[in-house]
Amino acid sequence: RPVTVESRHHIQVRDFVQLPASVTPSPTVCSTPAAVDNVSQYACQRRTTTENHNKMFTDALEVLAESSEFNENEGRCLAFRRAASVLKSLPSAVRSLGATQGLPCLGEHTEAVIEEILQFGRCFKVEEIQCDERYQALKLFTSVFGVGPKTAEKWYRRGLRSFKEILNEPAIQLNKMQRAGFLYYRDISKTVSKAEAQALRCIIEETVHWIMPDAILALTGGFRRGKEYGHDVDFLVTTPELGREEGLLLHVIDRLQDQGILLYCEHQGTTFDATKLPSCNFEAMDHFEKCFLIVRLYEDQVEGGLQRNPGDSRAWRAIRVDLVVPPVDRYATALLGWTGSRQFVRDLRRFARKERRMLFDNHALYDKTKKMFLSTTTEEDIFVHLGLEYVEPWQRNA
Ligand code: DCT
Ligand code: MG
Repeated sequence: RPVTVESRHHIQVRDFVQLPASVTPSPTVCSTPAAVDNVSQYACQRRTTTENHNKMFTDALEVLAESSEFNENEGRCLAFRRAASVLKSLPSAVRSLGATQGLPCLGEHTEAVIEEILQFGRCFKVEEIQCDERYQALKLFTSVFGVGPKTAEKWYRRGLRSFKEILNEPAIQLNKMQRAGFLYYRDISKTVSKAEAQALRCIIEETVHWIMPDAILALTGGFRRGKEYGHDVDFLVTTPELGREEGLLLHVIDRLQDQGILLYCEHQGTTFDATKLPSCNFEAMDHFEKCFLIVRLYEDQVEGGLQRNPGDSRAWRAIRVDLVVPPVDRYATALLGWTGSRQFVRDLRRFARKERRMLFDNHALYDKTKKMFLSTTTEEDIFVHLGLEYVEPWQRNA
């Protein structure tokens, strides 16, 4: 029986078969996808909600990415993260290798992982990594607030394998952040729920507005993208008039301190220099004034109560909070940058650079052809300047 247009479309929608135009279609596969658009290689041209239909694959790819990161293989790490990001954007689960044809960013390693998972329900390379002593140690160490891959590697090379060994090693000098990381490890290694983030928003909002009633506060990071859980709560704070933000953050910190809820605070003054071009290095921290906090959140402040560890009878838990203070004329770029996801923003920058000859970072959008900064008052302005369709925050979970 001949394949009808309808049934062919049905195959396409289900399997995401997208052949490049040069490939001659076989009788059962249609080459002109109607229901599913071509998937872009740039995350900023895809819409990615929190609903991930391909978690089985993306979890495996994340382990491979992380392991590559520990081995300082940046290229491989990025390749796995890009592949995972493409799979996250698909509207349903990949059920056959054929369904990945024509998708961008899927290299042969990724294809092999997908094939193995489709066939065996697991990936042996991933399991091997997860059993690896070095991977386990580095994963454990980097789960501590203030410990990056470099420090973790240093500790591993010393022969250290557990928290106990690190804390008992007299030669190791923990910095203030790492000490807080260990002190509050049980709390801050646990996820933060949406209700807990909301409670923190109320606390920060009240504090900020007590100091400056017309200050602008925005919840950013994963919670702005609609995530149910996060590892911290991120906020942007600014003022309607340029310059009035100076001194505000220190005041907020003092006030939190007075309330007795500040468990840890690292404040970084601004190093912002308006004459500097946007940076090409995504991983570089932006120059805005900010603070990394650990805040005490009480049971009765959270709708539905706190998430608790078993056997924990305290009436509070510790939560990681980031407050970032861009001057108001940088608010839109800062908001876009701090809303993330990392992969989404990384690709916005790559798209700007490669497709538009523009430089974009948390501070500014610069047109290299026109040799000028483009004015950006809202996130929408940035998408317009880049010639991109607007992507809502909840669609940026790339
Ligand atoms: N970001 C940034 N510069 C940094 C750190 C982060 O621009 N130096 C951006 C990237 C994503 C966003 O801020 C929030 O960062 P995270 O809190 O690390 O990520 P998240 O998406 O909020 O994820 P999580 O739910 O784990 O907090
Ligand atoms: Mg966050």
